Amino acid sequence: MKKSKIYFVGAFLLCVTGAFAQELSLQPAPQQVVARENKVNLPSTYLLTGEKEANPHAVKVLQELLSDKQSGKNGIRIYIGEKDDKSVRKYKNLIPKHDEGYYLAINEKEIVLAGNDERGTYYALQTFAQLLKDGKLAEIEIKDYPSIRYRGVVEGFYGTPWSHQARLRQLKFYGENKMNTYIYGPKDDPYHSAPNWRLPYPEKEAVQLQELVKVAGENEVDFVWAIHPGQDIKWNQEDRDLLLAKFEKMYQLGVRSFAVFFDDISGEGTNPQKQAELLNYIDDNFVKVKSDVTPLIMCPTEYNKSWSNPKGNYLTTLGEKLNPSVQIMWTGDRVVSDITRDGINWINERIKRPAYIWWNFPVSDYVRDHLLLGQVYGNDTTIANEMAGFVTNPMEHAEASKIAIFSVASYAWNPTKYDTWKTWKDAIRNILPGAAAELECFAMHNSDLGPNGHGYRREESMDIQPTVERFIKSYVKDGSYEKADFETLQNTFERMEEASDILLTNTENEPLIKEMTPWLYQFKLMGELGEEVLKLVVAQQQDSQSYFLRKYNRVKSLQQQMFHTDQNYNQNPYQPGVKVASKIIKPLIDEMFVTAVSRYNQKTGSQLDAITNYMPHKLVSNVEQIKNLPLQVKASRILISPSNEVVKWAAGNVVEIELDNVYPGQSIDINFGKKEPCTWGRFEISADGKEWKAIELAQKDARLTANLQKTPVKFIRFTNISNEEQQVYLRQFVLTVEKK
Ligand code: LOG
Repeated sequence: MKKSKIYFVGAFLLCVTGAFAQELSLQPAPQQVVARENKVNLPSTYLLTGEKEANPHAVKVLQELLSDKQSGKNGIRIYIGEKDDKSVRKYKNLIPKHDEGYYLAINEKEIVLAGNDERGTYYALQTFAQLLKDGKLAEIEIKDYPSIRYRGVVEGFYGTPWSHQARLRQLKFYGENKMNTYIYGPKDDPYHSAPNWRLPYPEKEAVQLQELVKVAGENEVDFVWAIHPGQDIKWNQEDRDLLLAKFEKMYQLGVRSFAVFFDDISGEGTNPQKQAELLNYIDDNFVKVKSDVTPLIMCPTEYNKSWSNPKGNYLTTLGEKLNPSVQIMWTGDRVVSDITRDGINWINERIKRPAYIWWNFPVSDYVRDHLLLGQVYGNDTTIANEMAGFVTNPMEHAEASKIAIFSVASYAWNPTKYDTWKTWKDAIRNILPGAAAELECFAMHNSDLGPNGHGYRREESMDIQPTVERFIKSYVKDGSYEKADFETLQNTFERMEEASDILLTNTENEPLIKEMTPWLYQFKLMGELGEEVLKLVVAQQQDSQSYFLRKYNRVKSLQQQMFHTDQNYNQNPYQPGVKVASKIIKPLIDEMFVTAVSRYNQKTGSQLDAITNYMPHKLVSNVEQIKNLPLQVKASRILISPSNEVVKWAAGNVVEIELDNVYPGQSIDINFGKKEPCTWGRFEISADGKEWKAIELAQKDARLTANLQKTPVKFIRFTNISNEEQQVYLRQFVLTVEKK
């Protein structure tokens, strides 16, 4: 008998030594691994059995893996196939009886790659590929299957849709990481949403979609095409037919999985009864008629708890009326939130089926000046049975999103064995093996979103948080600090600069570097700024005036360069600019700078300014979807960061901006996304907050504007003066003043 050990992956973290290090790198973690201490040297010949019947996509992966070996009678036996194939029949009882499950065994005599179904075999091959990476194999037996049935990505963000090339790379990545779903629903594809959802794709796009469907199939990914018709749909036979005709067109392009999204709409389209009727109609007349179309997916209008009307019956109507096979998506307690047991129980009760989770991370369409490269955490790891699926909504930066996507793949396959930090590190190594340490440094300090309307925040700069806290506390108090802490900060800043340079010239994954470039420029400057501010701290303490002034001028110059990057790169109209390390490092540097300069001023009687950058103006509102939105200042323009969702503006509610001073007003430019005459609102300005002057706005389509003709303004406000709630969007809200 050979000595054998059973590892349930969570436990083997404790007892891993060299020989078993390779199991550790398996991602996602398999459900059950039995590894023996023996090594198997893969001979140069093999004898393959079952390749004629087995899933051809799996066979192809195997042939690629064995391309440097010969087929021959005396070689190691390799058995490949699905549970009823002759080749693997004798292992049938060892294959987990789960969808997409597989059994994989490696010993000196043979290799078994046996799926419970075709996808199972394909996943056995993906695991085998990971085991082979080191060239040496351990004797091993794996029984594996996914805990969550549908796992993948919903391209469902606002902003520039992913390019065709980016999507092709994504599909391959999903296959390798055992994700089986890609839902196509970019908000800014006009043929997905209103008004062009009724029209077929132009030739070029149609050909590309056809290729995506094909490549998805090769990677064992369901390509789900979603339609977003709710903003202008009429509940009549004509629109019904048009929708089915569009689905039929997509079917002809190869699509076999479909979704209908009703998120972020207002008006007639939100009626749950009508939505359910339409969906059942599609289900009965299309999905069920075609034998090869997978269950329909829908995204409701009330897609999170905070937006569900407690007195209404929207969700329960869907729960009761929708055919039981229709999947219902859900983002959690809020638009952007992590999934909890209570939260999922709450929704499942109402919709009478397990929710299909649409997780709004790392999507950054409401914080477009940030990159979200941090760890994936926060979702309950014991509720796999309560969900039908788990898909992540990513950033418009496809490659950079892979850090989170890889992690979600691992979580959704086997949540109870999911290890946040290990997976994050593995993800980075997978995406950029040649500069993993540098990408880790960059990602470590680019995880948080900054203040935002959804109130969703992430940990950042976890590695130095205790140091930063200790350093700042003692430095601000009396100028003292521990040498070791000072050195840690110095090393961090130095690493930031190195990492930026090394990543900027990396050629291993050019699309990734291109996406990150503006942030890499900014990150390098931030590292330099940190180093210089530390020198400023020292100079101030050494009473070395000329050195202090030199460093002060350099700091000012770096701040200016960072401002320049922020004003010139990533100039989208929503959250333009480039923010890095904004949660821990930027405030640390600012505080050191302000403290050092004010101490210098005090000692020398100088009046050097210690301005970093701050927001002088205030937003005050009782409109739920607006009150937490950040303000932005761009030269003489003050704007409310636009939001994507429907704003529910109750009667009497107000949005007000208070400026730091009185300025000559230039203009106001508002867009609520509605073409109907805006008779419900009143716009007013004031110089003192007491006397208000109503200003008439001119309307052209959805744009409301007025020339303020240099009227002194410190306050502006917009009030819903009608008797009822207004449902609008906040596409734009910009006040322009004359700066003194
Ligand atoms: C949209 C989505 C957007 C996300 C984050 C859903 C179901 N819909 O507020 O397209 O990317 O939030 O901004 C949404 O989440 N609206």
